[in-house]
Amino acid sequence: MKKLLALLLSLVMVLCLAACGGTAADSGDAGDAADDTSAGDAADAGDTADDAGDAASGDLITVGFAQVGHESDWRTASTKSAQDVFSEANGYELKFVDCDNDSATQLEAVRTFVQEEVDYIIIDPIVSTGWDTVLTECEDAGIPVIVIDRTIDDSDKYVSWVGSDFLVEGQACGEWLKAYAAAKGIEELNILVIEGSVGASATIGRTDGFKEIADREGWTILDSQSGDFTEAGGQEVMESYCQSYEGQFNVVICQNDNEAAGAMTAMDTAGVTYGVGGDVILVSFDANRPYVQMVLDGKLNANFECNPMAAPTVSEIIQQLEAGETPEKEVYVTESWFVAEDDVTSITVNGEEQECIVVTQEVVDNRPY
Ligand code: GYE
Repeated sequence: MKKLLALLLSLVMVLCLAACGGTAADSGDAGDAADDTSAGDAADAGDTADDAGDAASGDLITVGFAQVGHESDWRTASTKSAQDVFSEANGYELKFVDCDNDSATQLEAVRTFVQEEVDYIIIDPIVSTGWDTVLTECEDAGIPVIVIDRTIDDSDKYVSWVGSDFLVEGQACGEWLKAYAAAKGIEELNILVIEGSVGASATIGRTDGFKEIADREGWTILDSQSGDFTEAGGQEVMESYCQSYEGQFNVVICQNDNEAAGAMTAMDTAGVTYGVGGDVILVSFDANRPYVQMVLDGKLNANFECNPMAAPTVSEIIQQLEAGETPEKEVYVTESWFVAEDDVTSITVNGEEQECIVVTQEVVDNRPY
């Protein structure tokens, strides 16, 4: 019913435009809109969502969101962003499912959304494969799917994806480490990696991106195991690393902030010092505010941001679809690299110069999440 109404509305809009001598481009260039969308515009996107709410005037757009789980601070920020944007005040009814990091639960959640005939489905895929059948079911039911954050790599039956370039995050981490070690005169790097959840595109991208630089530079990666993106997982892996590689490592790369917190606990217990002036260079990904504070405090040497605020952009995409427009297939959010010391203030990643922000209290205070 809502779809019929939306269709009629877009028809009326097209007729109005035609009568006024407008062109398709006037009705809103989807490409431009998507280009304009960056994490920096998050606030604007929020306004758009407000406007959308007014336009819907009582007839709510139903959105089903199959969220990964609640494993990390990053995830909490992502969930909150979705709940803020897809509110009734903004014209939405949100059906939210926390899939508790279980792929079977996530597939079931999507199928339930199809049965409930929601208007749109948002998926943050726990793993990057195994999606084509269920996405075909969504397509057959005529329900557009928008993928956020992690990618789906074995099907293209979705309208848009909004998220981060995990490969670039991993490469940036490697390029920063190279420049930092050179600045400090550290000649040999013996590295331990605590990976994220197995099969997640965030894990795959960060691992591959970093490894590319490590291989190029001839660094030794002593070990690389999954800490499942949790604090407990990070601690467990680091405890075993401290035993197996005692005195042999000088770099620990944690693929998210919560794992870094767990690794710190394990290293504290084992008497290993880390961060600025420590025995071990400690690096994290995500850059949630408390962990950017840890960069300022010198407990982390660097933190590579992953932006969890996809929801405002997803709302824009839904509004484009409601207006009969074709959104961009891929929208990348913008992110920054945060460092504790001023030895390295820029790096070159894939031929592109990127800033490394030396953290101050102001930087911490201005973190949006
Ligand atoms: O880095 C981690 C979370 O998929 C990018 O998942 C996301 C990752 C994020 O649990 O903290």
